[in-house]
Amino acid sequence: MNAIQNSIESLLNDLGLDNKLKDIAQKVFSNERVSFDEGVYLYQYGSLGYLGTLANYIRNKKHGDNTYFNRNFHVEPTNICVYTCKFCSYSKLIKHREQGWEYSIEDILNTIKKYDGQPVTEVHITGGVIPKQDFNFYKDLFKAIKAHRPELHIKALTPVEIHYILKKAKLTYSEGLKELKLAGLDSMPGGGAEIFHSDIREEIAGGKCSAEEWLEVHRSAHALRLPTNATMLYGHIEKYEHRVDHMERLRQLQDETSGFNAFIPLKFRNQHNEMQHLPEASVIEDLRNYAIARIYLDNFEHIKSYWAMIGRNTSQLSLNFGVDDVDGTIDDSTRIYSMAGSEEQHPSMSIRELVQLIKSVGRKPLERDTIYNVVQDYSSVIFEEDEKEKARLYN
Ligand code: V47
Ligand code: SF4
Repeated sequence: MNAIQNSIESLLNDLGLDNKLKDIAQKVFSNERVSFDEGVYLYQYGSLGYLGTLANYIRNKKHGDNTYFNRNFHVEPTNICVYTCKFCSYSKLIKHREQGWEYSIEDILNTIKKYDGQPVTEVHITGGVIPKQDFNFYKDLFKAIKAHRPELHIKALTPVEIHYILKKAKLTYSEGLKELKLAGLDSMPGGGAEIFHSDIREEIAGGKCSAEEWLEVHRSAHALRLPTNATMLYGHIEKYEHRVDHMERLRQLQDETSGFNAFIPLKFRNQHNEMQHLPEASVIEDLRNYAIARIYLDNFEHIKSYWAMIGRNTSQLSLNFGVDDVDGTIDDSTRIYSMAGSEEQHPSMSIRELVQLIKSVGRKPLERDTIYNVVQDYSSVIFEEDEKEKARLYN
C-alpha cells in the first residue's frame, strides 16, 4: 500500500464509516466500478456528506470546475397524447383535444423564426403523441427547420415518439432514424425513460414503449452516430433497487455504444397529475440522488441537473454533488414542469444569470453546444450589473 492509499485509509477510519461504505470509498478513489448491491447500499446508508465527497471527487477529476450550459429553447408540437402516464400534468387525451394545443409545421417554423439573429444553438423538440404528427410530419418539420437555419442543432423525439411513429410507418428503428437523420435530426433527448423496471413502468406509464424498446431506440441511434441523453424519473413509487436497476441498464448500454452524453435525474413533481397524493422527494434526497448517479454511472461523461425542473437553487447546490451541467437558457418555452408544480413557473435564464449561478459556487461557467464543444468561456467575462453590485457590497 502506498502513502496516498495509507492516508485515504486513515481518513476513512476517522470518519467512522462502516466497512462497506469504507470499501465503496476505496473503490471510488481507485477508479473501480461500484456494483449493483453497493449502489443500493449507497442509497440506504450513504450520508449526504459522504456521498457528496465521493461524487465531488469524481466530478473534479473528470471536469475540474468546468460547468456547462447552453443557449436553447424548446418546441412542444402538441400536448395531446394517446398515452396516459400517471405522473404527467401536461397532456390531454384526444377526446379533450380542445383543451390542448397542436401546432402545424408552419406554426413551429414561425416559433423558430422568432430566434432569427439570436445566438441560440439548440432547439429541443418533444411533446405528446398523436396520429397526425407522424413520421412524415417530423421529417418535413426537420427539413423545414434546416432549410431555414442549417446550423441550429435539432435535439428531438424520445423513444416514446420514435416507437409510435415508426411502428405506424412500418419501419425499423434503424431505417426510420436514418431517414430522420437525413432530414436534419442531430441528436435525441433523454425523455421517456421514467423507471425501466416493469413493476413500476407498467403502473405509472403503462402502454408506452417498454424499457427494452427505449434502450433499443437509443442503441440504434448510437449506431448511426446520433448522440443521446438519458433520464430517470425518481421520487414516486419506485424503490432504491429500481433506481439502481435503471442506472445499471444505462451503464451496460453505454459500455456497448459510448453514445450517451448526459444523465439527467428528473424529480417527480406532484401537482395536477394522477399521482398528486404522493409527497415529493426532499432536497437532501435530490442531492443524494445526483451524487449516487455520479458514482454509479462511471462511463457517463456528464450529469445534468435540469434547473427548470429542480429549481435554480437546488441546481446550484448540485454542482457540489457530482453535477457538471445545468441545461440552458430555455426562454420560457416548455410547459412540462411549470404545469407539474416546479418553482420555475416561467423558466428562463439569461446568460448573465447562468454565469452568476455557476460562478457564485466557485465553478467555471462554459457555454457549450449540444455535444459539449465549448462555445465560450465566461470565467473572466464581467457583467456591468455584477460590478455595480460588487461595488455596493464592498464600499
Ligand atoms: O419523459 C413528465 C418527465 C420528461 C413529470 O435530454 C416529469 O437534455 C417530473 O426528458 N414530474 C421529459 N418529471 C423531459 C426530458 C428532458 C428535459 C430536459 C432536458 C432533457 C435532455 C430531457 O419529463 C418525461 C418525463 O420523464 N416528466 N412529467 C412530472 N410531473
Ligand atoms: Fe404522453 Fe409523454 Fe405525458 Fe406520457 S409523459 S402522457 S407519453 S406526453
